[in-house]
Amino acid sequence: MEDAAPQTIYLADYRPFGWIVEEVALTFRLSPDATRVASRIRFAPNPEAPPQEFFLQGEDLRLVSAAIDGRPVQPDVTAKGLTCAVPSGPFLWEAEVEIAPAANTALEGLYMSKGMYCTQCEAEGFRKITFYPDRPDVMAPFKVRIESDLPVLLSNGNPAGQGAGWAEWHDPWPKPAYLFALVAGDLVAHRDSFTTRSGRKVGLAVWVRPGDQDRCAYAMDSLIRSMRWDEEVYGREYDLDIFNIVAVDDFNMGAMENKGLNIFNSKLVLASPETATDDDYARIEAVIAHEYFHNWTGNRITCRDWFQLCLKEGLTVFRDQQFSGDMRSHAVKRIEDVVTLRARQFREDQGPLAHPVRPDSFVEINNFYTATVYEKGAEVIGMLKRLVGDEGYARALDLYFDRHDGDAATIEDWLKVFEDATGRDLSQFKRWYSQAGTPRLKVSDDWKDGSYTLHFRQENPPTPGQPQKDPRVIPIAVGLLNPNGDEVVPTTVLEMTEAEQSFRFEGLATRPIPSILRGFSAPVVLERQVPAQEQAFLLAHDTDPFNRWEAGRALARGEILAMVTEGAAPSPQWLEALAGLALDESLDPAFRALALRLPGEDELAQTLHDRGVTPDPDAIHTARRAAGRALATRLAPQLPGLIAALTDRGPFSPDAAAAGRRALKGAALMLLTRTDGGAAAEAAFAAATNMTDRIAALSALLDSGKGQAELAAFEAQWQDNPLVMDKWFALQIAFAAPAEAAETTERLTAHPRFDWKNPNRFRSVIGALSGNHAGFHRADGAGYRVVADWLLKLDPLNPQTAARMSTAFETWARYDATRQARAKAQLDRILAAPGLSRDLSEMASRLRGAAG
Ligand code: B3K
Ligand code: ZN
Repeated sequence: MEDAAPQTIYLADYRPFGWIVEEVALTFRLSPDATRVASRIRFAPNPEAPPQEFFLQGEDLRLVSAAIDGRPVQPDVTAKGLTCAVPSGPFLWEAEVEIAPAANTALEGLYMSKGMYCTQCEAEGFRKITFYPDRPDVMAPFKVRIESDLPVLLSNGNPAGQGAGWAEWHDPWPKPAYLFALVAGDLVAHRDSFTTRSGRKVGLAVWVRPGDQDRCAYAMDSLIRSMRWDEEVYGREYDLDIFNIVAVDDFNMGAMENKGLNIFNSKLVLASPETATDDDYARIEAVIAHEYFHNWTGNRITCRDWFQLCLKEGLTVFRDQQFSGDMRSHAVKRIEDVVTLRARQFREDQGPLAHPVRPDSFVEINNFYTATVYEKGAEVIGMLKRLVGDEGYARALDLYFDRHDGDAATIEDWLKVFEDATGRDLSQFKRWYSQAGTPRLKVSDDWKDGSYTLHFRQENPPTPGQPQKDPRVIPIAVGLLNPNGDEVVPTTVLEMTEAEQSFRFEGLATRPIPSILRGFSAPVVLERQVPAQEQAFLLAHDTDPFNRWEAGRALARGEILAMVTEGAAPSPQWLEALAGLALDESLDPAFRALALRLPGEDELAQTLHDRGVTPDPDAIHTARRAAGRALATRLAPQLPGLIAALTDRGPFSPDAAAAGRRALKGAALMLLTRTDGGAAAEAAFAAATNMTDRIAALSALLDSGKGQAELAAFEAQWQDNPLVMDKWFALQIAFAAPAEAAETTERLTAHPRFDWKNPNRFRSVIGALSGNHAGFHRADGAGYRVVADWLLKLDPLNPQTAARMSTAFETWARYDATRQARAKAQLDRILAAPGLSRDLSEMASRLRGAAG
């Protein structure tokens, strides 16, 4: 367990490590309870560092021996690491430690998953493997020898020899310890190869447990497309002879970009039409690309310290979003990304956990792998690109790779390449990295003598620790439409730099209809009172697909909120506009499916809160369902025809066009099930030949309070496939009535297939309850209690996942006094638990801070 008073680390305290690591050689003798790790590390004094004590991080290690230049030494060992007197010049450090991977339930450092050894070192897991300067600015080439009877022994870099019971690996590229990886197990490979544009033939392998090898083809295909794309779009080639991906079942997050040896959560590798949905396929493609792209943005150029995390994560998310857009549809991808940004990052920015894209302090860095660092970090890069243009961006990136290859860099370095490549001053823009919170952009307009003016005012609300803020640079993409729907001013980027600013458009014949923040050109909340008629006009005519969708979303939000606050009925005009869109065959089915999706209950609650109304989760739930039923009734006559037209008869293909048709078909089936008694969905479930259609049918039935027989059939068919069973667990809780969600969760936690120590299982059950808005925020506090019970149970074993899941509580200050008191009581209960981890205690106290 952790120290009583965990320490806060500050960006301002950064200082370089006193030594350079010239080379690392590690030998692992693997054994579940007593693995021996021998290290030989060449240190030389770092001329750029201030004098300091020689300190190596190390946690949960049993030091067996240590020597300097061959002479035994007795370092001073604490729970955090060791100090030792060292020579003033270069020296060779040798140490041997013992660790117990089988007892490692935190899944950080070296651990075991289903008989296989694997590692997770980012951010600070390497210190659980051996004593080392475990910080990203210490980069070194590694040589690794693994001794074990297991048949497959892998580490970073290129293979350097193997024999019975051993293998050696050399990684020539200097890397920080967080990119170290080791895997040993009984694994089989799905192989392929890729020849880089300069002619290097790279052997590719996706390693899985025997029996899973038939579900690797899509991951491999995604990898090859990523490698080609990074050459074509960023000019970046791969730099080793081989690239390995390993799938593991017990993993705290999605995947990890270890040099030459990516380790993945198996749910982001394994896919077949029978077991994976279209969303799974899209996610696999995106994450395979993300981890591969890290080879340049993260590995070749890494972060000086963990405060710079967005340097690699924001950029790599931005790159994977570009890639998915190129592979699929830019419009659909942008809409999906903004939906996620609002649901996760805006929510974070508006609550007690708000922090800057580059935080300036932390207690536990694992708590800062957040939507703000990742998704807002990517938005900030999107804004930079919009401001400097595509060519400026390309020049800046070339300079970044030229100037910083091999460096551990900072956000200052990153912005400097943009300044040098484009001649722009980015000092004001830098506020996006230091100021937390989502700016609010208020808009008004006027029309006089043929001149049209847009007035903007930005407000930057206070966030924890940041009461005052300065105006930011906001790129606002605007287009103007004529009342007949023609675009009279094509997309123009207005650059707002002041707190209040106006932009005038001359020479227009009639007062235009503005389309503002096209493509969601900045991560802000646009506050403009737009009459429903104008939204409907934009929904029908906007030439910018994002704003077209946005207009529909705003209309839907307005309709449902009027139902909540005024008891209104859904307006026929809205239903007509949505029905028109759903049936418009000139539009991409994926776009139509997105347009049919009503805003979520959490988004509606946030909107009410923003308007100063305390959200009632039950009323929101009821109104949203009534809106869905009204839409179903309006479309009922057309739905069977629409579904039939969208049904593909050929073999399954995971491509975007086919997935888009299935998405619209699934949305249509959900609506139809609300009016046909379930007949169509029951037939669709029975006839489904792929998981997307099967899940769509089951969801439609559960949404209408049916589907018990189908649930049983699904369980009987898939009980031995944990990844598919995760869907089975999650769906029942997601669709449970609010009054039953907590009980359903508790019942499912007693199910024999609920292995709560596995992060995927835990998320599929406890995470699903947090996602059932009205169920989690139930007035009697049962939702809060069940989630808190499980966080407390998981924390001693796996603090990282427990802390991550505690974000369920981040919105509680929005609700009424009774709910607040109940949520607060659970947070207090968590904080009072003896031996609480540093991870969960930091999260719970930040969350608690909101409530007063
Ligand atoms: N870099 C890893 C995330 C590590 C999380 C550590 N708690 C995966 C990624 O972002 O690509
Ligand atoms: Zn990443």
